[in-house]
Amino acid sequence: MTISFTRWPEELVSQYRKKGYWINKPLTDLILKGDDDKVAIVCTGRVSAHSTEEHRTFTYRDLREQSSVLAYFLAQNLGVSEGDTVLVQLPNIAEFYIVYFALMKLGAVPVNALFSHNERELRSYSEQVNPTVFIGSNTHKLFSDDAFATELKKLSPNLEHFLLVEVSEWAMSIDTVLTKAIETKQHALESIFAMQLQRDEHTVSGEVAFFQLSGGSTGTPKLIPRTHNDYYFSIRRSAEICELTSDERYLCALPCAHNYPMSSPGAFGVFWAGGTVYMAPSPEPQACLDLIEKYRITMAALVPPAAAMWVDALESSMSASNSSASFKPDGVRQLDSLRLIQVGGAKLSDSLARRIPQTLGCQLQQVLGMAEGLVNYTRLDDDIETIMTTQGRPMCSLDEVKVVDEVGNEVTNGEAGELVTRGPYTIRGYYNAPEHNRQVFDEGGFYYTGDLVRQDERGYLTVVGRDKDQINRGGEKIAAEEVENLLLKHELIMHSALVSMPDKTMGEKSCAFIVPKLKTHTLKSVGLRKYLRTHGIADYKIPDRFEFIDTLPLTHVGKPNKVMLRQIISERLNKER
Ligand code: OOB
Repeated sequence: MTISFTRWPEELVSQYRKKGYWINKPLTDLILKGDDDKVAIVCTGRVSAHSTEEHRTFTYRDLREQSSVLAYFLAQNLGVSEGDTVLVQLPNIAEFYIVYFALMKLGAVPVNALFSHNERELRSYSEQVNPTVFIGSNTHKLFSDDAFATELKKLSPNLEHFLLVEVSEWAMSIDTVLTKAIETKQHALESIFAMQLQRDEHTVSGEVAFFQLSGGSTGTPKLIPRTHNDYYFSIRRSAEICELTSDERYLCALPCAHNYPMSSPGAFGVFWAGGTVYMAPSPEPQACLDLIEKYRITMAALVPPAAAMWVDALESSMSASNSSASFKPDGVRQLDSLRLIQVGGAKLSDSLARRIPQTLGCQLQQVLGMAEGLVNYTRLDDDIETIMTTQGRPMCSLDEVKVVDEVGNEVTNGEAGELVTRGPYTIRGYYNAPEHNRQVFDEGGFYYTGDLVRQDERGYLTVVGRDKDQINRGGEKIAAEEVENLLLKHELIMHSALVSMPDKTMGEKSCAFIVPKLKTHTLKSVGLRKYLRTHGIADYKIPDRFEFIDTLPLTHVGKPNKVMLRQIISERLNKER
């Protein structure tokens, strides 16, 4: 059983294979290289509130064995088999990777929800893929009791099993499963080995390995089918560009399920190179800077607001120790192990970019990527101006990139236009979304990213804006339509429009313009936030600000004029300042 998806045309498939981009190996291959006793993962977050262990260490042997054992358990006890879909929602803990590789070994296809996702997102993923198993954590508020699990089961006809990474009355714990299964390991490993042999790597690697999540601009979050071949290529090429070796000590402080810390080059690139991934629960600066010192971290991936927090924290601690009469050199952090900080996910300002190498004493790399595929990097040997002012260039020569105007004609170098692309690791269509696919893919298979960019004569891209109905809240993407649709269900709301507003820390925050049904309304921000929460959307999607107005300004085709709304809110913010 395989998942249906829009395939690349045959002639391109053979080109990608000939060029050695697609090597017909499944993603399970990623964890084969690391030495048995080498540490693959150090997990610095707690599994549960009750756990006393703070830092847990997993060698490559552990990662290989535990994923095999879990695969065995999933197949034998829960009946998971090739082509089954599994909904996974785990925080930044090592089990995220153990589960991922267990599922890859079985040919089961995960959707990795973000830990910040809530009822609404999980319901939508479940409806779209009809999973047989849910793997989560009861440190998530939704799974502290079984109410939501029961609801999700009712909603998804195939969903029979819940597996939580902590003991609870109604669910099996992965820890327990692994302990039990490790006792019978020999048997388990042999069975898994046999299972893998039955699968033809060449065929499997051209199929869907897992679903990535799209930032989205529509009412329902879209799923992105990534194949073994295309994803593996993007990981290997990213690892090469970032010059990863088995000495790499990579800090994963962004949500581990996101495409960027997973594959650009992320944890998977580090596994491929045989290095070590250190997982932090969040990018909170004090804890992360402590980890960098303690473990002599060499590389970390950040979004701009996190980079700003790190730089601010360091600058204020430096000025405190400099101005103090009793200056203590050991009061300053030892961050000399750090060689590379990546910043991506949202636009990095020139001014912040320049403070990063100064303060952290390491190199900066800008990353402009997307879960749909295309990733651009500044290169390690680029000149300073390129690194500070561009978001890099595509990672390989077969990435086709065009910058086009409103009618689809290519603009000249240096002019702004929409970034459109196709290539060996960019999808040809979202999962099961023919209508939306017709809007964002053209007949030649080019994906219209909705990003407004300029490209220079060397191929470097600079992001100058966005032509998609999305808010980028410091790297977290919010589809305006999704929030607007929920607001419209409110009995006192006539119209709603969600737009971005400038924010010093996050780059952008969200503002909802509301037209109430009655002139004498009693709507308040607090009430609307509560209303949205009861509808179970992720917290980061709840508007930062509400503005009540009598009518929405419209464009000449009768849609809410969001350019004007963004202007209105910017002016109000300026006045308030
Ligand atoms: C990454 O992936 P997504 O899927 O969450 O978001 C993609 C979108 C891009 O289309 C663009 O609008 C924005 O995020 N974006 C940037 C950016 N990097 C991403 N906008 C401005 N400057 C940048 N450097 O965000 C992602 C995936 C892989 C690697 C890095 C980021």
